[in-house]
Amino acid sequence: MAERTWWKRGIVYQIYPRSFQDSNRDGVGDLEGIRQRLDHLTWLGVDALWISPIYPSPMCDGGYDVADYRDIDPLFGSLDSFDALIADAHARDLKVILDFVPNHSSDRHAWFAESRSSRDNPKRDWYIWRDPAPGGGPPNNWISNFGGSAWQFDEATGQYYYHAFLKEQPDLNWRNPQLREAMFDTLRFWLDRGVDGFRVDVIWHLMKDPEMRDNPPNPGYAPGQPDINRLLQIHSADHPDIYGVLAGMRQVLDAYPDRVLIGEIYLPIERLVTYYGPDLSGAHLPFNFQLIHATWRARDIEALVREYEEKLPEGGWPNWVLSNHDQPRIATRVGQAQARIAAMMLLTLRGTPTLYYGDELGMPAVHIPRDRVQDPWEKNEPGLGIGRDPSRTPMPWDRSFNAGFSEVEPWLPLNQDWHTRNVAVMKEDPTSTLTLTRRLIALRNERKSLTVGRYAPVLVDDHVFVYRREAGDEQALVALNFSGEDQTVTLPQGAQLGAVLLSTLGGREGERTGAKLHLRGHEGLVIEAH
Ligand code: TEU
Repeated sequence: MAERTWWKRGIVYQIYPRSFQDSNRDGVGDLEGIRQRLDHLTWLGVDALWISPIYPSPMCDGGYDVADYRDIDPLFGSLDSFDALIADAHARDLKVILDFVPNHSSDRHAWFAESRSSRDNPKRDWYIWRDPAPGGGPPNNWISNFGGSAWQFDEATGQYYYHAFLKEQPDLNWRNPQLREAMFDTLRFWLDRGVDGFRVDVIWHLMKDPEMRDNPPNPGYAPGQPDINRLLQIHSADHPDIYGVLAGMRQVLDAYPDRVLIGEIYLPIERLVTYYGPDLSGAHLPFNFQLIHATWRARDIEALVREYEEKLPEGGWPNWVLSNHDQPRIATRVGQAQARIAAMMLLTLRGTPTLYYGDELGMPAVHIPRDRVQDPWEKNEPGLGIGRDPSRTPMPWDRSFNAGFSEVEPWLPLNQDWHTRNVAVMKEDPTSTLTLTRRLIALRNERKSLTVGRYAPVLVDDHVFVYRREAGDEQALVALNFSGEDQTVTLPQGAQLGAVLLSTLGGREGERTGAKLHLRGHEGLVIEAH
């Protein structure tokens, strides 16, 4: 039965709430808007929605600067609209996953106001305060992810506080037991409201070197890279004490049936897999971002799938992600044709897929005029092309005013091609990426091999990657052509092939295939096998 747990079988759909649907004419998406669009998610066939932060926030970092962990920002709605969303989602058998941001709060959080008020305030130790270095200046060389020193001097008490991101995002001190308990209680607050799980923001940052030693220089740093790359982030994150914290979070969730703990982790595979925790006491799904940073070539992709599969701990369930609100859109990274290959792979590899809103349309990165930039990282380090706004633009729903997203000017511009690249138009087009994505999801949901089946690599060459998924007698073969040219591969003996179930280019469904498999340029196939 464990195989059937929803978060193993299902598909997670990420919603950036500012950009899904505006319901109150302020140009920004909201919870009521998401509720009104749940039909899209059931039509598509996904199982869970993960919503980026919706808590009260001064919005210095799109809501990843939380001023109150137990309420909803009026921009997005209220606890009532949240309850209504959960009820409607559950009525449709959709799970709801919240973004939990425990590494740092907003500097406007009441806890921080107390903490900074005096050195002996009871909440002083809830944040990370240090004296200036002996000669003056910041306590160590750590750099903020958004550029510049990670230390901010606070005149009132003559100490520095640590912030891994903006100075408006002071890091919380997870070594303090009261802080931990307060955060665990926050998890219970939402679990009691019916939330089905959490995506935990920068979970690998929570525990830092207690001695706060300097980070060493990064020999691979080249000018033009973001500031954060200047040092190797060895001491400022990924400290082994994290496993105790993960186990603590899991204990909180495990007191409720069927909840999921997802962790955001940007680390190499061998470090990433440790976040399953000893004896799987950690995250259920440490987010696997390998495909985001991959070189888009058959051999490279096959190698990283193999490495990941090999390094997974016994019983650890895999997962795959193609894009998110911090990364360039997949369609822009690999092109429209290959984005269809990517979708086929995401939805047929072994592991829980997370689909980023808009990727089902092949949404491209959207050019943001300079006067409309919102991302603080882009503002801090302009000109490097690191701004994340291009991936956060409004969902285009139809051909009506502002693509049906809002009756007023949206907070970020729409994709230029929204007249044709929108849900309503693409739904009617049997060749669209939306139609393909929906078919892939339906195929996956119908077939045990594609959801919980074993993964076995079959073949790789310079252009083509073929793998098999198998659950008992039921098998599927997936063949992906990473090149724009036709390719023919000879499959190894033993593959008993049946009919083509789906082609990314269409037109071949039902065709019988043999040991010599022909793929058109940019074509991916799912083939029935026995
Ligand atoms: O992201 C963490 C994170 O590491 C990224 O910001 C990263 O630095 C960047 O995208 C390069 O890959 C999380 C959230 O997803 C992000 O939106 C927040 O800004 C950040 O944490 C701070 O909460």
